[in-house]
Amino acid sequence: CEEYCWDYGDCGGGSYSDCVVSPQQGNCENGYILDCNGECFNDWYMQFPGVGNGFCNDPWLDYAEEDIVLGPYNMVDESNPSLGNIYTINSYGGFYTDLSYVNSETPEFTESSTSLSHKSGVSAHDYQRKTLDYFWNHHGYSGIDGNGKRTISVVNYTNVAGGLDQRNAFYNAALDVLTYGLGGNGYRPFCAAQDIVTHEFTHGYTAHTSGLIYRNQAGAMNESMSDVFGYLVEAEYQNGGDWTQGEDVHYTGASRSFINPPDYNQPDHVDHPYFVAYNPNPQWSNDFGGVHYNSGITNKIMYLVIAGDTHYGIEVPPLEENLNASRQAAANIWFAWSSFYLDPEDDFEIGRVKMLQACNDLYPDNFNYYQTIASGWASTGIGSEIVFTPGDLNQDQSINILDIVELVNIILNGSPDETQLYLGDLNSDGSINILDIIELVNLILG
Ligand SMILES: [Ca+2]
Ligand SMILES: [Ca+2]
Ligand SMILES: [Ca+2]
Ligand SMILES: [Ca+2]
Ligand SMILES: [Zn+2]
Repeated sequence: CEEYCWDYGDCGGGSYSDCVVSPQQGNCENGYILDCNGECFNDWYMQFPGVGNGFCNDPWLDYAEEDIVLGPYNMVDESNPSLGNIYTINSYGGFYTDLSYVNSETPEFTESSTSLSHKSGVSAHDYQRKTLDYFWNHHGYSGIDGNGKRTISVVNYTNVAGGLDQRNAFYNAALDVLTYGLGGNGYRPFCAAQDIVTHEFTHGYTAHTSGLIYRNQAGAMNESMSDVFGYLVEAEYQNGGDWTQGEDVHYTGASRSFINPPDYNQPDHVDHPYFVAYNPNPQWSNDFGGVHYNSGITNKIMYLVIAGDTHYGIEVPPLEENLNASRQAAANIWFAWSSFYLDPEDDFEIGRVKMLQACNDLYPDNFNYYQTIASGWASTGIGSEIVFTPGDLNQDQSINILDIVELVNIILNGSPDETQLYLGDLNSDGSINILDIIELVNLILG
């Protein structure tokens, strides 16, 4: 790790001011370089300000733990070290300058002076605590990195030259730090919403799991992942939640809608006028290829599979009739999809295939789930619906001689799986054999 100016935290978390940028490709494929853990890392992150995985790029934010000022009582949560401690830090009056722990003269954080950030600190802290608890209780995922790493939340940064607009929030992957602006001009402080706090944390979760890069459709799925878990955690702790993102910090309206993405200039179909085409030169000025626009596609899919609806003429039945059960099934599928299937440069087409795979692996006997997921994607113009018809062994939507070949192969191979049994046990006697071939021939002959 000493070869790197800053490491991601996985290597002990140090910084080395005198080192020189020297990323190596090693055995990684083109476009990837070795990080401080010896893993292949997409070189896109070298271009993104402040984002790196142990490389010598500028960490962008001037943040040094030893400079953070202490008070009599600091907002530090060590109640569950296995999920990582939570450190909540005040940035009022600047952008990563004069940092102090949110602190108090007494064990209570009830001062109303904005400069002390008690209210914002309590919000950021409480929503972060709940986010960590949700990820652990429902998915067995601990801390921001899956290994119980600490969370740092910086609240109430304000506008300064060279900083970010204070009406925003962001995740910094170089430092694994969540940061929230003070708001103003129609906005409350950006930490004042469960769905926003979880959104930023989920960018960390994504960076540590799939590593979806922040550009074009991969970036749109990254953005959507954050909105989806924002919805799920808000639903967990706020009585089922709602179908908008960021509404609590807007005096009116919200940032995005799951039910109707076009309400906030997002497409709900790949042919919708708001859909952003692939951009070979993704950068800040074009929203990295429309990551905050095209996220409406997968946000809409999440809504459809949980709540069910007909979208552009395609019926998407909910995963479960009971909303809570439906939400939990979707949460399991999305978590598995992101944690174990998606890769950094995947696009929507690949994302669809991988979500179907995740669904099939998690729920191998559940044709309804599989069809719902396929229909959800199809309704936004990605892939087609999948219909399981007994006799259509090769699932090409017609029944003919090719299906007899497939059935013979299944008989020769023995041990058919659940799907093959459903499609091939035509006389419903619980096994596949010569009798089913006779049934299939009759089916073809009509
Ligand atoms: Ca809400
Ligand atoms: Ca919400
Ligand atoms: Ca067929
Ligand atoms: Ca049979
Ligand atoms: Zn985001």
